[in-house]
Amino acid sequence: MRLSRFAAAGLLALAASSGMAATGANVPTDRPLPLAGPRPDAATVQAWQARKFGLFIHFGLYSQLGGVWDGKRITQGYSEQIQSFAPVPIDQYEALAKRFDPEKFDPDAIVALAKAAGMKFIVLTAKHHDGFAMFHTAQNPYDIVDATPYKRDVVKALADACARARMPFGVYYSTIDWHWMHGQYRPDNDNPITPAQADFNVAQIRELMSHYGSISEVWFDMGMPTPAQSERFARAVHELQPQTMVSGRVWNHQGDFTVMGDNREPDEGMEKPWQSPASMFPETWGYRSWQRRDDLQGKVRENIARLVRVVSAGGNYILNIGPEGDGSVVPYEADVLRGIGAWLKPHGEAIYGTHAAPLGKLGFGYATLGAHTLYLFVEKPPADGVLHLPGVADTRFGQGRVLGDAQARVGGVTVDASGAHVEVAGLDRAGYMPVVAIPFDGALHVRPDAVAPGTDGHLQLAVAQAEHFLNYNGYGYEDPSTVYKLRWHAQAGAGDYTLTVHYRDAHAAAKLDVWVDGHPQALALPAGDGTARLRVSRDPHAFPYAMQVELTPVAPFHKGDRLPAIVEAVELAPLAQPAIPPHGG
Ligand code: H79
Repeated sequence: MRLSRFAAAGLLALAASSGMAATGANVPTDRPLPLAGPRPDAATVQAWQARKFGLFIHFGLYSQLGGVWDGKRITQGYSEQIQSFAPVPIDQYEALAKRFDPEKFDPDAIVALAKAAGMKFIVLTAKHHDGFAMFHTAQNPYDIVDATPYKRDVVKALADACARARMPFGVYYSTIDWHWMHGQYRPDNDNPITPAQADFNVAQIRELMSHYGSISEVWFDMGMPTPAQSERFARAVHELQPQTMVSGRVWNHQGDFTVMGDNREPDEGMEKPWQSPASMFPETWGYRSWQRRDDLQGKVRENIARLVRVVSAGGNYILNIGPEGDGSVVPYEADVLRGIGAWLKPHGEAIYGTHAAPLGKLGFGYATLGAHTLYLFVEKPPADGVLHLPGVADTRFGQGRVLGDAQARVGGVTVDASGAHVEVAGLDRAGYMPVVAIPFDGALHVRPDAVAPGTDGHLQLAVAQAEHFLNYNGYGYEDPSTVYKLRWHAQAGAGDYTLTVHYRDAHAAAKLDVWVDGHPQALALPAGDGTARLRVSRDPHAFPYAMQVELTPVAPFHKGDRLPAIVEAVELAPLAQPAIPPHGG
């Protein structure tokens, strides 16, 4: 079992300040340096993170086919990729533009639906892999204004509707293009981007950043650009709108936020802004006419649970709809959104603007942290009527309440050596995913789940017990995540220790920073497999409950840098305390 995901909340500031960069930059150095160049500032990133829940819209020429080609249901691949999976001959796919007339696309109604769902931002597919622009591009005539009877720019229409409603608006942009690249299909969409293609993309990105008002995020997707191309795509955005958040799927660690795989959630703590993209059904994002859509209530609950899991881990959840070819929203999908919105109405204060709570896995569900309020999402009401919060210590709680349920009784919160315990009654009749809100004074203190010493007094910190911090969004969709930081907590008393790192596969001149209670020391790792050691000191002022041990690349390090060896374990051996000289000796 992994250890609790976070250090005590009340101590985070302390821990960070002891790791400040010597340059005076106000950035802790046990995490990657911010990306260079014009980039969204801290306030923009925070506002983006606070939104928590948004609407993704997959809409394009493919929406007309609804997952059917030549009278056959295309079961392979997502329906927005039917051109590649059917496959549809290129001239016949192009001809779809001639009858694309989405008269029922109603931007104001879509914005109103997003609001009813409790969504705080909208992202529309401006160009998917098929290369068809849903905006008026000057780069070629393959766009909704020049090639269809509809002749109107839907990106513009939705951008304007969002601006009227003060709804942040972003665009999805695929860096691959089956039209322009003459149908070079690769089922994994890991196409290299040719220099001419990169120029074309940059020209279209400049159009999107110039004519559609303020763009909250550009959701780059797929392809396998070179690091220089990823950097160039991100720069094309920021040169025109420095506050636009670029998705991690611009690849090569050039994004302003990390994107999980399609319908995926992280299983570890995350330090960077991140988002989980989700579709109503895992099989498709674009409209699929033959999709079985049943159990509406189950789908609403599934999405509330996904939203809560993502937000409780500190992320943003973006949920997709796939309108039909005529622009209408699928009624089932609208109902799901409204169902989530009905739940969010009384529970929104537990979602928007909150942070991950510094707690480990909870038996009853999930938690978020608001300003001096802890929110507990009760997925499984406990049989004994008590919500257990392992590790919570030295915190003064006030009177709790159940959001949206004035009748429910929240009893006292007791705090003992094992944690805090909240008595609640009547949660089983409180509807789906009730939320208990408990105010507290000052900071929430949490005793981390810490490794105990063996009988010899040594501490063995196995890699399986560490919290892993991962780099995502490397060279492409299939690039495995890598580890940039390992963190443990250890039941280590005051004094000095010999710390030994056991590792494999260190590259030549490999070096680590070993952080003990927020104090870094560099440690060279001889190449290959081996051990390396140094002397460390416990600092109970910085970390009163347990020693915190972290391994990172040598600071300052960059986004995407990884640990320079496979770490297997860390061992801490207490050093004998120097004998106290006799008084006056
Ligand atoms: O726009 C949506 C997808 O079309 C796009 N990203 C989301 C937001 C996307 N394009 N490619 N990929 C995602 C990755 C490819 C994933 C695959 Fe598969 C999943 C390859 C194999 C399994 C989909 C299903 C394609 C083939 C089967």
